[in-house]
Amino acid sequence: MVPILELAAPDLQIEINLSDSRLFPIWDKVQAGERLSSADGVALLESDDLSGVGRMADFAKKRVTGDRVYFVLNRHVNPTNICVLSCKFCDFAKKTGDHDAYEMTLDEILDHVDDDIHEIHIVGGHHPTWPFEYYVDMVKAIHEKNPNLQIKAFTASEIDYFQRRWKVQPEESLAILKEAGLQSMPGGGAEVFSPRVHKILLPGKANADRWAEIHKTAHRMGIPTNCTLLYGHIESFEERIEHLIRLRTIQDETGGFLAFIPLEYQVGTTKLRPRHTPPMDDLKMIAAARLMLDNIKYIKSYWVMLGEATASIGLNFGANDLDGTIGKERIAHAALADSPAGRAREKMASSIRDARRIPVERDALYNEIRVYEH
Ligand code: V47
Repeated sequence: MVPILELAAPDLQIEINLSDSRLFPIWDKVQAGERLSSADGVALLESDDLSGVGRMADFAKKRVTGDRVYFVLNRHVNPTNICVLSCKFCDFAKKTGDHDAYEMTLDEILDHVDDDIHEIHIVGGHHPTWPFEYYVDMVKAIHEKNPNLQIKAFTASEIDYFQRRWKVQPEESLAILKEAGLQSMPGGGAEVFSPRVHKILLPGKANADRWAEIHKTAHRMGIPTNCTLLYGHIESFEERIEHLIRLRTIQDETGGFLAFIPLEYQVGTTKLRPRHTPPMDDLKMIAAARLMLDNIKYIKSYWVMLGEATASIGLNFGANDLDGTIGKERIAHAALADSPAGRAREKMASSIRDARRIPVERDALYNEIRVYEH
């Protein structure tokens, strides 16, 4: 199978000194543009040659988007934290009546709609009683207030829930939401596709087949989506890599994924493990994603969960997107993530420059808005 990404720099060549001999055949494949196997992916995650893994991923990234690193001025809105599910990794979800449960009105949601942002990212709990129409009204109201703002909303898990709770099939809900102004979908809800992990951590939530079916439906309907992996809890390296391969296969079929976001599990109070995964593991995860996902153009170094320092280094490990400025993001912060909840444009650009990369402001669909050459 030949990767489908158009290469910006096909003739790029570099010398890398590798100290782990398991990486030699992988480097040969990467240079030749050959697809990596599941065993290759596991070897990348297991390797102690952090700089070797990083340089290979950086090479692969440079061939796709050179030294450019993207960010978007965006805002996350989490309309409610009330959720019928009880996923064991999630600190965000509450039950009706809990003292810290909340529900936002349309006006409260509209307060997040500024003229200076390009993307609004909406994801929330699976509310027991909010009708599907409320979600449509949300999208409509935002779109009416600012028609230029791109709306990225609702995970496949929420689309699945609209069917289970309100009997609205994904084709129908997506068509109605698209008509109301939805332009793309976030990648959440994928967690880890492994049936073993699913059974332990998220019983009752859309499984891998359902998540894939909904994303493929969206892609067929002209709605691009993102994809994610929640790593750093009870999953094995093999399960991480199988997850990536499944995403790669979907992308071969549809080409509808814009970006992949590795989501580092925030330990918070759910404590599936005693402490968060070390930065070395985060960096290898980003690099493995870049090298395995040869057909997904953008890999995010998601500063909200990684912290600013690791996220900036991630831009040298194959990531080419720092995500956004994100006011009032609540999911990671419910799990005690220690990065600030909002950042100004200049700060995003500085983080990218710190990694010796060229900042590029983009919109939700990766159209370039401004290149910060200096
Ligand atoms: O699906 C929940 C995750 C996701 C925790 O598409 C947790 O551009 C870590 O998907 N630790 C929602 N993660 C966030 C998400 C996302 C974020 C940024 C950009 C995009 C995009 C998507 O948050 C959920 C779940 O996987 N989550 N609890 C936790 N304790």
